[in-house]
Parts: sequence; C-alpha cells; structure tokens
Amino acid sequence: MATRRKFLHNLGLGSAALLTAPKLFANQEIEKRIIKNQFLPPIVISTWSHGIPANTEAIRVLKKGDSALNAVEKGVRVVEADPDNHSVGIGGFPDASGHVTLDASIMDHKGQAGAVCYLEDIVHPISVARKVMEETPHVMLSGVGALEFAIKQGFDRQKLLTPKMEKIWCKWAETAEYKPEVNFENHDTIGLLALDKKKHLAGACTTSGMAYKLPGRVGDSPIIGAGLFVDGEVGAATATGMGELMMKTVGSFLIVELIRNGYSAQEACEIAIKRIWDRYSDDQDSKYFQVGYLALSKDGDIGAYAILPGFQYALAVNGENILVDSDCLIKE
Ligand code: SD4
Repeated sequence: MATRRKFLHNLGLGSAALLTAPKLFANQEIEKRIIKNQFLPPIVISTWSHGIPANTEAIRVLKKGDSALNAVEKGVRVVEADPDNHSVGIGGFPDASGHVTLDASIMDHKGQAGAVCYLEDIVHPISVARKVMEETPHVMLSGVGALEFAIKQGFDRQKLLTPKMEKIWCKWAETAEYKPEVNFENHDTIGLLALDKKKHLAGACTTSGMAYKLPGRVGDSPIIGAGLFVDGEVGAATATGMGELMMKTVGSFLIVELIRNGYSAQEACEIAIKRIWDRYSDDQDSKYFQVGYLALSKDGDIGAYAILPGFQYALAVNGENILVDSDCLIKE
C-alpha cells in the first residue's frame, strides 16, 4: 500500500518541487508551516478507496475547465449510484428498522451550503443538497420534507434497499445487536474536496450513515462544520467515521479555522483528531471508533489523519490518482 511519503516520491515531489507559498500571514513562523505538501490545481482528495473512481470523474470535470462545485457533485454521484458501496446512496446499510436514510451536504467557495438529512428513496442526495443550496433560502431539509422537495425538483423515487442488503439486514435483525465496526466495514462515507484552476474550493459529503442506526439518527455528514466545511479564502475539510465524535467537536470547521490561523492542513487534521481523543477516549463507547479527516487548503496544501489505522484516501493531482494510507494517532 502506498505510504504518504512514497506517494510524494512517486509524484516526483521532493522538497525542491514544492511550491512557494504566497505571503498570506504576517507571522513568518506561520508562513513556514504552510510550505508543505503543496500542489498545483486541479486537486481532488476524497475518502476511502471508492475515492478513486470519484476522483477520476471530478478531475475529468475540472480538466474541462468546469467548476470545483460541479466536480465535487459529479464525483460523489459515482459512489452514490454504486449499489456495491454499502455506506453511500443505493445499496447502503439500512437503519435498525430496515430503512435506508441518506445524509449529504455540499459547499462552494463562496461559503454557500446545502444539505439534506434522513432522506429516503432518492439515489443522489448530493444533488438534492445542491438544489437546497441554490433553489431555497435554507441550508438543510430533512426527512419527508426533503423527499417532497426532491420530487418537486424532478428527482425520481427509487427503492434504495437492495435485495442483498435486505437479506443482510434480516439476518442482523434476528439478534439486532448494535455494534458498529471500526473501519470501512461500516464507515465508507465519501467526502470529496476539490480545488479548481481558478483556485475555487468546493466540498461534498454523502452517506447512508452508520449501519443499523436508530431510526431518526442523523450523522455528521450533512452538518455544516462537522462532516464538511469550506471557506473559499482558506481551505476545506471533510470527515468520515463515527459521526457523533465529529459533531461534538465541530471537526471540519475546527480544521479550517486552524488552517486560517496558520497551521498546515496536516497539522490541522492532527489537532482535530487529538481533540476527539483527549475529550472522549475515556468514554468506553467512543474509545474504539474510527474518525478520519481530510483537508485541502486554498494553496494546495493537503492533510489527512485518523484516530486508528485503516483510513485511506484517494488523491488526484498532477495526472495521478492514487490511494494513500493515512497516518493515525493510535498506531496499534
Ligand atoms: C455517520 N460519518 O453517519 C458517517 C458514517 C461514515 O463512513 O463516515 N461512514 O456517522
């Protein structure tokens, strides 16, 4: 598996090839920190191995000269439409009552935001989230209201519980034991961040949430600042994993604020993970849960960090699209 260092080497990006950071900050110490891992746009970074096909689509859109916003939407739609992905869109794990309920959010470089949560029967919640952003004065629609809005906007209704997942759910329902797995068995939300040639940032995050969650549960993915945050002047961050932990620490917002204050994207992700660990690792329920963050600054600085081993991300830049093992806090 490619390590981060190996990946940088593969790209031929030794320290000599790193880009020079623009003078953003008065404090020189802070300036030094941001001259790391910087790439030229277009750049796309996304969670887990399904990020590879999502990045391919997003980069295709960006190479046409299209916007980061279109790229993030089109990129994650690839994963939403894949019935073999069991945490996003059609084919996702249902909640405890057998309903597949979807959460999604999207943000552009101007700080506009749209989200849906607890949405059923729609294959592409990310596109409904974009409609919420562009066609309503609101940021988030939920449940039945979100579904009615989607139908009015011309989205088709479709059953999201596939026969395969129905069978798996029926088997689970025999004991109905709620025991979330640590890594991708149960955490493969796609969060995707893009920087286009105009240096406009955008982000999208979409999921069916935790398998067998309590009916009505909404995770971090549609919550602006938790599962996704974009500030076009600074950077973007997205999250995967145990949503409650990102929600309680407003993790994606925290990362962008740290970048604003001069931390590199990598340092910002590490601090946000450490915040979770310091606050919640004594809590038995939270101790063994995974969280993975990705960050992309306006200057092309990237960051990735997780609590536990196993988190991977896909990075598309300089004509490459490679799966990278993220570093993590607890190296077991
Ligand atoms: C949630 N963060 O609903 C999502 C789950 C996840 O990969 O990331 N799955 O809590």
